[in-house]
Amino acid sequence: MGSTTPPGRAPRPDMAWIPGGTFRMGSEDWYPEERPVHHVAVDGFWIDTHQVTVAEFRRFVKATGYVTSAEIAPDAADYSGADPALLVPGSLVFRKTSGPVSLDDYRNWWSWVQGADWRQPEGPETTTSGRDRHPVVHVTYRDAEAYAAWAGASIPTEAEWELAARGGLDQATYCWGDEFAPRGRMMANTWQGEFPWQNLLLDRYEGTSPVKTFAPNGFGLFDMAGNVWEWTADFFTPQHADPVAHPCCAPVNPRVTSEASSFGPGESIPRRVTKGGSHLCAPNYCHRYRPAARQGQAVDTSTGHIGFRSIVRPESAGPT
Ligand SMILES: [Cu+2]
Repeated sequence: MGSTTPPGRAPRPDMAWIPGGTFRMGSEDWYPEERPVHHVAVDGFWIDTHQVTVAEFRRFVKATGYVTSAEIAPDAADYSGADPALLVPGSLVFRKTSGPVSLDDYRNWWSWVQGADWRQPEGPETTTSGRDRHPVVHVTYRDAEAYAAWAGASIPTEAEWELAARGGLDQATYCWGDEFAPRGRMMANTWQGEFPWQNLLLDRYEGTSPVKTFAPNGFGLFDMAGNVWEWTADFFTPQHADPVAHPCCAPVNPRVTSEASSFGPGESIPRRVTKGGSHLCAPNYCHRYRPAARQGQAVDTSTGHIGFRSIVRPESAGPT
């Protein structure tokens, strides 16, 4: 380990040093996939203090000519039996419903919209105007990785991400403590009210918000809960690995590199872990604006509420 002090200056502006150490990952108190709580050791690293913004992503695309997954028609060979009408460039867009709907079927509020992508977040004719400082959305894992590679960075592992999100607090429910809204103060861009039809806007934002709108956590990181979900490099597992008998033997820089455990029921696309929850997470549906929360996301899927941030590991550190 030995990485409590930063090895020099940050590689880029807007990056914070996360001291390495052993911490308790996961939670016993919420959803089954967050269990069991187990000790994990992680080396120190630099992390973006905010989610990658539309303006930053635009700079990347201008410099490289990169084309995101949402802008490319899916290959019929990869999706046998798929409706040809869906094999067009597009992405999933959230649409608020006019009243309560069954929460069992996400198609009640997610629509596949042809032409929706990072530049046209709600579909053709929509733009990112006024959203330069908002997190970029409609990016797949491949897109996040391509951006990170261009920036000389990496996508964090789930353990790295969760250590950073906890902000130095041990097993706190939220990135800032155990109370959702201390003294009535909103700490993150989530959904207040009855999802997916009634948004009370106590946090002032219906959709994404500019990065750095809400208070940072103990490591100076913004939006580690809410605003948009963030991709991590690990493949999804339905549970964490079992804890070891003693913290001294905790796994060091763990990562999940096998996709075998990651498939959803009846699904053929591997899933990676996304973290942090989004502006669409509401207590009546999805209480995942917490550092321990995790969700498997198909690697080929982009939506209007998933983005990412990147990290830089000092030389000779990081997962092996
Ligand atoms: Cu959620």
